[in-house]
Amino acid sequence: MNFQRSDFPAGFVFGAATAAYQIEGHQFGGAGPTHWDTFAAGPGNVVRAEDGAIACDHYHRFAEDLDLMKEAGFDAYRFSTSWARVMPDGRQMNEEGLDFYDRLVDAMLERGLQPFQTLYHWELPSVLADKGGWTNRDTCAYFGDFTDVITDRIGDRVSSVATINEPWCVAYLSHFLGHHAPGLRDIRAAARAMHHILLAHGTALERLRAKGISNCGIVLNFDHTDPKDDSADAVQAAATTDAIFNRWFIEAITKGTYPSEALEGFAPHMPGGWQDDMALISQRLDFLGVNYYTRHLLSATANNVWPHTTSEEGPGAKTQMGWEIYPDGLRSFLTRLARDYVGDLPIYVTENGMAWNDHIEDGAVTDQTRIQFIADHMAATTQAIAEGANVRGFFYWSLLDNYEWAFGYEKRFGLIHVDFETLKRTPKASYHALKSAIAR
Ligand code: IFM
Repeated sequence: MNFQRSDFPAGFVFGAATAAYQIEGHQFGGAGPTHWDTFAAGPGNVVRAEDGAIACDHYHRFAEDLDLMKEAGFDAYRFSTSWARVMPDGRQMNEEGLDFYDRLVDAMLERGLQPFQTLYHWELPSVLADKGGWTNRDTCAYFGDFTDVITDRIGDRVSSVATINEPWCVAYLSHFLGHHAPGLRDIRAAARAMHHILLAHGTALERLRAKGISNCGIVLNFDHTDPKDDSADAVQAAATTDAIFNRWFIEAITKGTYPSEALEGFAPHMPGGWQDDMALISQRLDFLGVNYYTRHLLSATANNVWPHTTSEEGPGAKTQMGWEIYPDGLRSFLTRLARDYVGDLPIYVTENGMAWNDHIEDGAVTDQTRIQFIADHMAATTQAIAEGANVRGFFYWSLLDNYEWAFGYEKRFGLIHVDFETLKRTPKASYHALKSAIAR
């Protein structure tokens, strides 16, 4: 890889990221059923109806996985704590689950890895999903209680806490586009989820601060949107998509408002009195987490369903997901976020990575495309730093090949190959290249 640690400011954090449901194995340790188990069991929702029951069996193999993190020379490990493992019905504590995260955090510290925790990475307990999930305001207060419980157990040892991972996916992708659990295509449910997930963030932030936890933030995902052509309609379509995807969450958090282009569709469906929640939602952050993968080209559509847009991939090379590789989008978001929203606040790239159809040949995985992908996105990050963004770290997604939600186990994002029959781990060429780069 054509970059090295010394290209970055002193103290820059290099890490890799995972999420509980995608790697742990939810059939172990008394974890409760989640809305992803239900979604996966429905017809046509997930490739081969695969779920996270075993996943990478990280629950039993975490020591081996953290050894590989340490061996690579990473500074930090971004992980999530499953609500359904800690509170199987969303309300009652499961000691076994709390013990697991206790051991996991200690194992990170023993290896010199800073624990970067995410509280919610999508495994909503089924009992709460049955009560309306994120369309129900009560879920936000329950999430606050989960925050208290897990923080009382591991909050003394984590380096950073993010409340929610990718609220756009939790709300819009899952309740309006129907691609993720609970699989709804319902604008009223989506509007409520778009607001309640932020209310859950604000509630959790308040609970964390009450316990004296520092370094609290949120992880938002951003998708670069360009108009497909110069027409006024395409420009308008890109602006509307940008408002829904890229501006809704950050504007609520930093300015206490929602963009008018997005409210145009959602306003009639918002929960009553939502304006009164904006002060809680817009509490100060200690950091912003940025997840970035790709860009899309937007045009207007004659379709009479709001937001009247069509989205397609750009012309560049694609990953196994079919996503265009577009590193400049990362540079552009990091500088835009610093300029328009967060100023000097520390920003972490909390996820960036690519899926590829990796195979083991002669005991090795030669993933040259991923090596180039990482180098290009690292270069985009250094450029953004040069342009003034206060970027403090970069986490590759993901440490391991894992459960890629609606795509099951088919899409491989890992630096480490996982054989899902034997669960054997094989570090890929990208793992070795990244190890050398951050050692330099
Ligand atoms: O696997 C996901 C992760 O859970 C959230 N961010 C995007 C990744 C790749 O799709």
